Amino acid sequence: MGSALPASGSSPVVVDIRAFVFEPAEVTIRAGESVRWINHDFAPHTATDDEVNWDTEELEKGGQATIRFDTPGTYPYFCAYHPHMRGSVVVTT
Ligand SMILES: [Cu+2]
Repeated sequence: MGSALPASGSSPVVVDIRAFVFEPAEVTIRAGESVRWINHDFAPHTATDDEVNWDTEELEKGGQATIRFDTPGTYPYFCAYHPHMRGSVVVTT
C-alpha cells in the first residue's frame, strides 16, 4: 500500500494530461520522489489510484497536483471522470 503525501522538496516527474491521455502513461521514480500531473484539456480530469489510496482530485484546465510516493511498488491509476484513461506510477527503492 502506498503512503502518498503532498510533495515537498525535489523536482517532480511531470505527467501531462492532454487529449484524454496521460503522457507518459507510465513513469518510474524512486521512493520519496514525486509525480506532478498537469491538465492541458478543457475537460476536467483526475489521477486516482486504483485502490483509491491517493487522488489528485479534480484538475481543471491548467490545474496541477503533486503527489509524493514513499513506498516502492506499482500504482496503476485512472481518471475518475473517464475511467478508460489509465496510467501507472512505478516506485523503486
Ligand atoms: Cu479524465
